[in-house]
Amino acid sequence: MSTDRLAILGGRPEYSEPLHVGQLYAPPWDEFKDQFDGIFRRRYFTNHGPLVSQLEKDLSEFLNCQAICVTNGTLGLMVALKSLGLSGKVIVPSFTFPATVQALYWAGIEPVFCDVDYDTHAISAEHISPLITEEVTGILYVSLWGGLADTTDIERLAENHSLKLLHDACHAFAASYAKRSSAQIGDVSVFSLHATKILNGLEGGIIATSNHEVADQVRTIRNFHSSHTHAAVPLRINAKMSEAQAGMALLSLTRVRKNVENNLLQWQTFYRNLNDIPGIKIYRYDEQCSGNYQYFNFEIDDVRFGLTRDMLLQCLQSEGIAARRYFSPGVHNLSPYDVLFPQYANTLPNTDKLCLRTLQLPIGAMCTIDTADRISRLIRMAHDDAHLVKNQLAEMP
Ligand code: T4K
Repeated sequence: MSTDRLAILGGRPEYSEPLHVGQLYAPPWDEFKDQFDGIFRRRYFTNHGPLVSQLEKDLSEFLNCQAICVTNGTLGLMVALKSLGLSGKVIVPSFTFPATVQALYWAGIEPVFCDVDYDTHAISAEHISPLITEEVTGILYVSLWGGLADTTDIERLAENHSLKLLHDACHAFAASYAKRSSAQIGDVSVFSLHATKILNGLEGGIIATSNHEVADQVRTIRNFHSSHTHAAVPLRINAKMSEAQAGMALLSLTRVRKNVENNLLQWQTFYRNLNDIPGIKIYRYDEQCSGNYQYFNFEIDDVRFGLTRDMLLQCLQSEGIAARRYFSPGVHNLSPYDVLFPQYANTLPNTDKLCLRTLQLPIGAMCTIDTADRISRLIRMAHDDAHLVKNQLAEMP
């Protein structure tokens, strides 16, 4: 039962077990057991087995392009970069999960950090244009928070400058913009099937493309030796998906639409409850976007809200709510990039501001509308009692 006092002010915590961000969908145990029974019976555990083949077939239909399964989203990005023949420098946002930039660096490519548009949280043609030089071979565009922004200007820009466009769609499975799927943006889109994502393969990734030549390269690069394809590739790696991952992802795929619906209900509840609180600005999906609503991202203006983002985070954590600061700090301020590329310090104002202000609340299979109501109530209480919370935090060691 909820108390009328915030835990940080001495009340009883709202949740006794931590409530996490992330979809964290678990299929019915019997269905998962059946998948494993099959794997054990066949004694075929990995190396493009029947479940991976089935998953690739189902995903190709779902995404309406060629879908190739890999071990995780990060390896998916690395393989995609190589299959597109990218080298030299690639333009990338700093406001992203470190994996986006790490994939570039592993592929021997120098990141050119680009600021994001303050409202869409994505890089825009306006921000990208001045960064295009002779050494730049591509753009690594990132879609955040389970949605998609309008990318037509960026696609035109890439085409005009003969740049490859790689889409980090790790958040964006089952999202579309103006009825165009997230798999159709750029030359290649990469999705993550991490347990926290809308499509759960425990770990996992999908490389999606409509280009047969690129698909052939991807299939060759992901397997360190023999492959059914014989594309000439610069190098190979082991990025295969296991049967266990595919078995889980197949079950999760049948539930994706339902999970999106549930997420939307939770997202709308948060929106209704929090939108009028002074100092809170909620990340809005574009009207033409149909998202998967797996992330509820909002911004705190400390002057109007009464507490900084980090103070509110402490309040929520003491209630057993494991809210997250996605993403803070920006990748350009993270090791080793801060030392390797010090020229970006203080040049990405929107990124720096978002990194200081944004917070992510739990949405997903572990949550309900009631969860969203309870968390919202605590956030409102934190705003109402901001001066008490501030004093309390000042006294804490
Ligand atoms: N590009 C972008 C834009 C990305 O956001 C990501 C990954 C990638 C590329 C790379 O994709 P992958 O290589 O991961 O496929 C989490 C996820 O691990 C990561 O996949 C995701 N983005 C990122 C946004 O979130 P962490 O470091 O925050 O994970 P962690 O372990 O702190 O988990 C998040 C919360 O979920 C915690 O509160 C614990 C809880 N949790 C987690 C797992 C795995 C559970 O309760 N159960 C679980 O099984 O990165």
